[in-house]
Amino acid sequence: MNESLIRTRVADGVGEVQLDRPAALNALGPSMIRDIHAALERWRDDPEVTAVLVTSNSERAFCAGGDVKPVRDAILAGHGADVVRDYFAAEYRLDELVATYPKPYLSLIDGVTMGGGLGISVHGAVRVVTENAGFAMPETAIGFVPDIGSSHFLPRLRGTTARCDAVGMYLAVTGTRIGAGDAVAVGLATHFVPSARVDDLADRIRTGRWQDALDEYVGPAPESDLERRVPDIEAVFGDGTVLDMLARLDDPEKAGVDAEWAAQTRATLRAVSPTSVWTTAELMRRGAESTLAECFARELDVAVHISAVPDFVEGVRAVLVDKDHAPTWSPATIEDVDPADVAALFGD
Ligand code: QUE
Repeated sequence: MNESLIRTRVADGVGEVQLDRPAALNALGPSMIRDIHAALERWRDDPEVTAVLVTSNSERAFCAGGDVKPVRDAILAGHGADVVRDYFAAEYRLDELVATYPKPYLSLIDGVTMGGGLGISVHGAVRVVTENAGFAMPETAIGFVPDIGSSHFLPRLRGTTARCDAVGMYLAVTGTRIGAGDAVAVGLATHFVPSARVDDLADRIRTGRWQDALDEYVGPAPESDLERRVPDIEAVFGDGTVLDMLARLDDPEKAGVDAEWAAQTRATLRAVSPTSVWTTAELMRRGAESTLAECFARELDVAVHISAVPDFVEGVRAVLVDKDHAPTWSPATIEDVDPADVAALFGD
């Protein structure tokens, strides 16, 4: 038996991919990545298809990310870096196809989306969110790094150029989840539609007149808590090393930021993988000066290298296998990370 975990159809010029793995919050396994890629390739040169729509068959999630549990199993079973590289390479190839897709590519995001879920949505032209949407790049919590092209789009958030955007750096190193209003405010999402109307919007898009459908259904986005926090985020994550960022969080008065937010943010940074925090900050900094293709290539090398560091097996265990959320990191603190080890993950 080989039941597909996505459903595809074409009607009135719209090719639709529906993610259909609700039991795993639509986490992207290798077969899903392969099947979505094949559908997009087919539709790219098909004159019958004028736009692509991606939807979810899960009540809770758009897509929880790349399915990293089998990647951990492969590492534990002693399969070499080849298996790991093949998995991530296929995922990033799909994301790159989305980013370069020659036809309008629309995602309807009515639930949580993390990691790989952003990879198959944020690179497309239209990202519609409802109040149920949540966005996060939570990889530092599992001893990994924000990938799927995020080292290109996070440094450029809010139109920032030339250096890594402070909000992008904050989201990358802390893994903080943001809401629909926040996603629109920083540009991860393009349109807001109330959840009660999203099924009707999907039906209208399926008639092929997607621009008219958006014009009719889009409403004002909710207020953004993140936007109110931008001055604090700029003050802490705008420049410097991760040690500088921690020092500012340790002395909020001196940094001129809200003490409660600083304490919370500090606790988060102290809880995630120290190696991941250093590696993520460096990945974002380099990404700010790189093309998307360069970012994917660098992310692939770093993903292969960092998944071989014990923090990855331990982090996936703590968050996704045993779910005790009590990982034991090695090295245990941000201060104990050797910069030479971080450089080695980049192949320097
Ligand atoms: C960080 C991650 C992932 C995560 C949680 C993190 C991730 C991922 C999942 C996930 C969630 C539910 C599932 C599943 C996987 O959670 O990449 O199979 O049912 O796929 O903190 O990077």
